[in-house]
Amino acid sequence: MERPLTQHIPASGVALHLKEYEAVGGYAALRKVLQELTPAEVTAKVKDANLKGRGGAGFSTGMKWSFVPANVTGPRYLVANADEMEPGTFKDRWLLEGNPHQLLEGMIISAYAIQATQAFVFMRWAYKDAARIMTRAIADAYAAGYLGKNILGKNYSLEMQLHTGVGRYMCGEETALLNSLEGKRAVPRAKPPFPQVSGLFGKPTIVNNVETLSYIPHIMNNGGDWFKSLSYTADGGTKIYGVSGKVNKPGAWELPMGVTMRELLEEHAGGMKAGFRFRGALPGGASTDFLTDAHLDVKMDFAGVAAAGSRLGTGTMVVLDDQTCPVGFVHNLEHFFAQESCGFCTPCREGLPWTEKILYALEQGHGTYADLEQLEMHTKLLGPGNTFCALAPGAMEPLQSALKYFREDFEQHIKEKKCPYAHH
Ligand code: L3W
Repeated sequence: MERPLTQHIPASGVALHLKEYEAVGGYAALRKVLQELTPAEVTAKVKDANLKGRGGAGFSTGMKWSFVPANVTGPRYLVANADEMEPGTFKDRWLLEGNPHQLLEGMIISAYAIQATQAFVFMRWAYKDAARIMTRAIADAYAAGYLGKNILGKNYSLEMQLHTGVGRYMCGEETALLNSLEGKRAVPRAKPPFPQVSGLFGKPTIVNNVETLSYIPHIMNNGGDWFKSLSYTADGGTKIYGVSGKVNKPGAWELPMGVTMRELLEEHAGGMKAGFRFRGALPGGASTDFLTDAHLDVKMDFAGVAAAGSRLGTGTMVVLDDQTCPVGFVHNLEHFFAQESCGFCTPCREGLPWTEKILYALEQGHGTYADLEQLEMHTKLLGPGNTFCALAPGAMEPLQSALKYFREDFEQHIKEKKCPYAHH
């Protein structure tokens, strides 16, 4: 099985430095692109590969790049979104710490495609090792002539900067990220205009996830058909999937796009730990709807998970077992989302702490049936179309699906006036 993204990452968790990266073919794609391809040809290749964004939304990468207007003068920007903070998600960290030059090469090629003059890696504050590794990688890439003026002697120049955030989930939303980069408060902007047209400092800007950008050198080397052939389904390529929870081998693996939940759980994560039964899972980080054991044969690509009533999201599955209280589980998530709301729009700022409070009361055995109606109402009030960005609607996904699939657990807390799970 081909694992283009991760096959050269040392198992020990040591980063692949420049010489080692070059020894396994690193920067050959950049050389080829600058010698042989026009920016439009690079974008066409990425479209051809059917690469879809790996940050959670799955938007077509080639299409996104093609929205950058051709006739605008002045700077353009490329940003790698390395603000990985979705609960249960730890895939970009693997790439950042293990193979920083793969990301840089992908970024330089992508920047060339949109003719950007400046690129940024916007990195989560807590990723201290990744920041140290990336700082060295950027310096090494400059020294080797892969960054800076006239890259590899060609008529293309690019500056690269690492920017570490201050630890807010909100900065993962692309327009809040851009505000943060500009030194402003990290609140989202209205879309449209999309950043491709008016982004950083009002200039055309592409924001792509770390995993997305890391595929670019491989697509340039091997072509779109090769990339598509790696997938089990129509969505191209491989994907870094992950599993956390009470499984034998929690972790992350690069696998063909479209692997089933069952294969992920049983083959890669080694099945449930002895004494625990699978009750459900959030397929792609905390802001996705639960799927249950009835969905184990769902193919984990964008269309497959959507058809089952959830979203692929980041592809890193969080497992709920039979000994963990679903009410407590969801309360914990809503605590996170309430804390991370930027406070800009009222439904999110007011609704998330209220949701959290109701869930806490329920979990403690102080809840009523009217509280369940309140929660149902909040899933609508904070849902799509009523808020400024995807944070609150995302936060409502695990809640609405928990109310659907684990309703008897909620009711049991009300009837028994206590949490029925043993540890309370
Ligand atoms: C031009 C249009 N461009 C969309 C572009 C847009 C952006 C990308 C995705 O949230 C999801 C969210 C979280 N013309 C366009 C267009 N674009 N329509 O496509 O945009 P969008 O609006 O679909 O999503 P988003 O607001 O970027 C991303 C979910 O991801 N999520 C969160 C993950 C968090 C992490 C992390 O911490 N690292 O990954 C997980 O599921 O809920 O739904 O570039 O400009 N008409």
